[in-house]
Amino acid sequence: MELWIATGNKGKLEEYKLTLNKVPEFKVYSQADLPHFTPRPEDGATFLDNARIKAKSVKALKSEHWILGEDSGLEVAGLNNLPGVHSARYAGPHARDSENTAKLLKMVQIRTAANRQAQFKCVTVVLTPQNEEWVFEGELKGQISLKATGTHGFGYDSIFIPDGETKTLAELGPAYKLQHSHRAHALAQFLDKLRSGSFII
Ligand code: ITT
Repeated sequence: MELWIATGNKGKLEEYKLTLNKVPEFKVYSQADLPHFTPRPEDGATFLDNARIKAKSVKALKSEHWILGEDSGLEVAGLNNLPGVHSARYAGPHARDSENTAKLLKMVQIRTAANRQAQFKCVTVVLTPQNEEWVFEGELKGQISLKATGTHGFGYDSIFIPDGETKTLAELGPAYKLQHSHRAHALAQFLDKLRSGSFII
C-alpha cells in the first residue's frame, strides 16, 4: 500500500518516516515526490480545516492511495493560545524557524511562568483509498523555555520543555518525540485503527 504524506516540512516527514518505515505494509511518499504539485493556501480557521485542505490537495493527484494531511502548532497560554494555526508563519509569510522562535521568546519574555505554559497540537486527516475520512488528534503539554537550546528537531523544539522534563525537545532528541510528541500520539491512533481494521498486522 502507498501512504502519501501531504507535507512540505522535512522535519515532520522525518518523524513520520521513523515510525512508518517500520510498517512493512506501507511504502511512504510525500508531496516532494509529486513533480507538479502546488500546495493550496492554508486558509482554514482551525487545525482540522488546514489538515483537510492538505490531505485533499494530494488526494486530487493520488486518489487511489492512503493520504495523510497534518496541521500542527504551538498554543501559548500568555499569548491567548497564539501562534496556533499561524505557527509556521508567526514572524512573517516565509519566516524561518529561527525567526519564529526568536519572536515567540520576545513575546513571552516578561510574562509569568503561568503564561509560559504551552501545548503542541497536531490534527491529522487520513483519507482512505475508499474515500473515508479519519481524524486523529495529539497533544503535548509543557512550557516555553527562557532561551533556545538544543540542536535536534525543527520549528519550536528548541524553546519547548515538555511537562516532567528539564530539557527542551531539541535537547531530548528524536527518540523522545517518537514516544511522546503530539504527532506521535496522533500517529499511534492511526496505526491502532489500521490494526483494528486488519489493514496492517
Ligand atoms: P506543511 O503545511 O507542509 O505540513 P508546515 O511547516 O507549514 O508544513 P504547519 O502549517 O502544520 O506545517 O505548521 C506547523 C508549524 O508548527 C511548524 O512549521 C512548526 O513551526 C510548528 N510545529 C509543529 N510541530 C512541531 C514540532 O513537532 N516541533 C516543533 N515545531 C513544530
